[in-house]
Amino acid sequence: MTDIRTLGEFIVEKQSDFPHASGELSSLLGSIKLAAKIVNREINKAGLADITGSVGAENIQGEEQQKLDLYANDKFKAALEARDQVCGIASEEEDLAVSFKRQLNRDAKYVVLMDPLDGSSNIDVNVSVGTIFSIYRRISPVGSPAIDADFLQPGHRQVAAGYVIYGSSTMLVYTTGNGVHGFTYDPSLGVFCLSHENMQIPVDGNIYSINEGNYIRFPLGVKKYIKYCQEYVPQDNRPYTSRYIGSLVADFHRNLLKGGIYLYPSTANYPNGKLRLLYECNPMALLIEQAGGRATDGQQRILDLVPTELHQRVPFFVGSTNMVNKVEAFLHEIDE
Ligand code: P6P
Repeated sequence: MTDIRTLGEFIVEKQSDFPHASGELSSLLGSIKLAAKIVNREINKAGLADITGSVGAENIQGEEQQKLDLYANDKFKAALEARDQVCGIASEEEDLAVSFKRQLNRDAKYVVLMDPLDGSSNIDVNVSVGTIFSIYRRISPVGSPAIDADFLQPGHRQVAAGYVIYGSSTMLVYTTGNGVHGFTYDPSLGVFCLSHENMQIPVDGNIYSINEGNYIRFPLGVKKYIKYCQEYVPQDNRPYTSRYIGSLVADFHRNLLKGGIYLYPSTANYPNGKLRLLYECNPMALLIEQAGGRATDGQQRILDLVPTELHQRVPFFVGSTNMVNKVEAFLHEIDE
């Protein structure tokens, strides 16, 4: 008998947390697990096969689509369509929301939003990348083809959210609103094993993650926060450390484990911030709040923002509560 608790067992075990659970969300999470294994396999041999680099096309963001971006998008979309719980998806790699046509899907209860491979420009240089997903119950009537409104729900209505980090090890981290749980993939067994139950981010930290190359056009409050981090030595006598990988999932995961803050404010190139509200900020915000941290756009709680567009961008500050409070104080000080 081993003490391994697999992701599949854990999902079913936690299903009892929802008295009316019919197992559909469990099955949906199972399809994400399957797609994650498939994408993980391809990423791990990216250097060996002709699947790295650009396809010579751009997505709606105007960003060069990497071959693995499209591969990951196709695999997650196929896995979600193959079962009967999802009526449609929205993706960074899809200009419009995709409503599934099979009858069983059209009557399905959930929609999924995703960034199938965030940070993919890092693959060619072997830096960790990730998949981010966000799950809602549909609000459109069953069978309705018009599901656009289903995707523009505020983040506090997510029923689940999570990410896969394809790093030195591959992990799947998710929440269904009952804590944040991390599972490490064991390729020899082909299963995700529970490795981090009830993840909690330290209330404070000394890691700040921001692309200081954009400094000149940061809001004044952000400039003041960076200067604060550079000059102030916290009581534990450990000075602040700048750690920025250029891959949201990797920076977020490290800060979740160690304490820290990730900041992507408005910049010259991205006046509304670079990160997308629906399939990057909202899922990460649900995770961080479930882990005891905070996520804001500098003015409002991310999960309270009412989306207006599928690919809208927002400024994003996420991490340890005390650190997010601090940068918010600098931002509001300037506003007064
Ligand atoms: P920059 C990747 O493109 C991404 O969306 C995040 O994963 C990452 O944190 C950020 O953009 C990096 O952006 O402008 O610093 O290169």
